[in-house]
Amino acid sequence: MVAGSNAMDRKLVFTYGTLKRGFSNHGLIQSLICSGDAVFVGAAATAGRLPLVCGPYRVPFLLNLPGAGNRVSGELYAVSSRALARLDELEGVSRGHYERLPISVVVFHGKEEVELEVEVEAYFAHRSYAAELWRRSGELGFGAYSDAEAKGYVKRKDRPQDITFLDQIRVFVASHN
Ligand code: PCA
Repeated sequence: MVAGSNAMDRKLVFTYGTLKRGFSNHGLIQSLICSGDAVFVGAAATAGRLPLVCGPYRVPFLLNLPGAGNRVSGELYAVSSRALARLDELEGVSRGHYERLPISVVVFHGKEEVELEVEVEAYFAHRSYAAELWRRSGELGFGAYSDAEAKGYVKRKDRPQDITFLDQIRVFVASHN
């Protein structure tokens, strides 16, 4: 077995945005699946309500403001520590874009679709701007990042390169709806 891909160091990650099947960053998950560093566990939903909103360029953000918003649906993956490092890099964890935090989700298991509640992790909007982003969104969240919400999404390489992502978020929260 390859170092870093043994079952012992797998972490469960709930994805709700561009990492899901059919969305712009799913290619990374696919390559991790190909290298044995990620496995699709199943469809999942947050156990409780959490706000899911879009920021600049229709980038999705789950906000760590429990009780507001809706239950959010997504996909659960088991990933190796190597895969987690790749995901942290994509989500700009060290740059304060997203933060990876614990979350309770339910997965649908077996033919009867029994709901099992599990403690996993997800990438949340960093706390430095989450409350402002919620206000900017009119305190209205989605139940899922679907094609309708993703419409107008701009890939990172196609965004202005002379301004940081955090500054793009600051401009967005300060702008009028
Ligand atoms: N990627 C991560 C967090 C938000 C995003 O677009 C995800 O899909 O869960």
